[in-house]
Amino acid sequence: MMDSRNLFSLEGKTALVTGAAYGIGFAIAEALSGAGARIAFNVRSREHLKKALSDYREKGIDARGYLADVTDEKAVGGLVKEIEEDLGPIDILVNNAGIIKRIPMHEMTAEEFRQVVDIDLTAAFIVSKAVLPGMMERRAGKIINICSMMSELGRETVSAYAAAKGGLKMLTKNIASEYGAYNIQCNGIGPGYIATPQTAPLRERAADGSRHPFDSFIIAKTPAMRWGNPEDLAGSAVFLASRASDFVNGHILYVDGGILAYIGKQP
Ligand code: NAP
Ligand code: GCO
Repeated sequence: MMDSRNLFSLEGKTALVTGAAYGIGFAIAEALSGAGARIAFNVRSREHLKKALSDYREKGIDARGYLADVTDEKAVGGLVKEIEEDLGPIDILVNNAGIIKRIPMHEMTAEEFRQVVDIDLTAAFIVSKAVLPGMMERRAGKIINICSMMSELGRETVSAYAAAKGGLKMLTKNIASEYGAYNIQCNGIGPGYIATPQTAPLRERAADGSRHPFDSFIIAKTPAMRWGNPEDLAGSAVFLASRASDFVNGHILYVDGGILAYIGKQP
């Protein structure tokens, strides 16, 4: 009889989670560590690095933190080299680092648009390209791109973000197509609306304590009738990082409480 429990083990594996100082990246790193993986993460700021290392230590996780901007190809090359010297080959890459700018498109500058696409899409190309040669040589690897509801849907003020996340969905499918023969699986996780610093402005309470209109909107749009928490993504991340998903490739796993399936509660 197959012992299915080991299918999800990441013992002996090294994972790089980009932008994992806090939020979704931190929760995914914690989940991968809980399945046995060695954790490396990168951020842009020394201050966030220091705080994150302390937060990981508090959780009993011996994570290695590095300063590197994911849009800087030279810095990313150095990051991968340093991680592989410190922890060994990178078996699992989670392209998590990302930003959003909520600006009406007709008011957004091309520079602002480019900044979002640079981090949310081009960086996934840059970091994936940096780890692929090693994965190809070892004929094994897992790349997980953090997509979004906006990989499928649009909404006011997020044109750059939706364009980037839509592109990230297709980059995921293309990496899956181009490198599947090397036993490299590339999949996406599409979180719904998750309570992190990135969405804090959408959940801010009014002076009278009433909910932000967008907060109420998301509650009505989600069958689970709640915002997601970063920990809600843990199981999907371990699944897509483990042997359990060796024949899953080019798939975007939406972890959204049912938003994409639901027309929304009648007001
Ligand atoms: P967050 O709280 O804003 O955290 C973003 C992380 O990315 C931070 O650690 C940030 O580090 C890092 N980062 C940003 N730009 C970077 C760069 N150029 N180089 C290196 N690190 C960089 O965001 P989050 O909500 O956790 O989201 C994480 C990912 O999930 C993003 O890709 C986001 O688009 C996606 N997502 C979020 C939601 C949601 O509802 N929250 C839903 C779907 C998808 P710094 O401290 O250096 O800025
Ligand atoms: C927004 C939100 C979303 C979430 C997420 C949803 O302004 O609509 O920030 O974009 O971050 O991407 O999946």
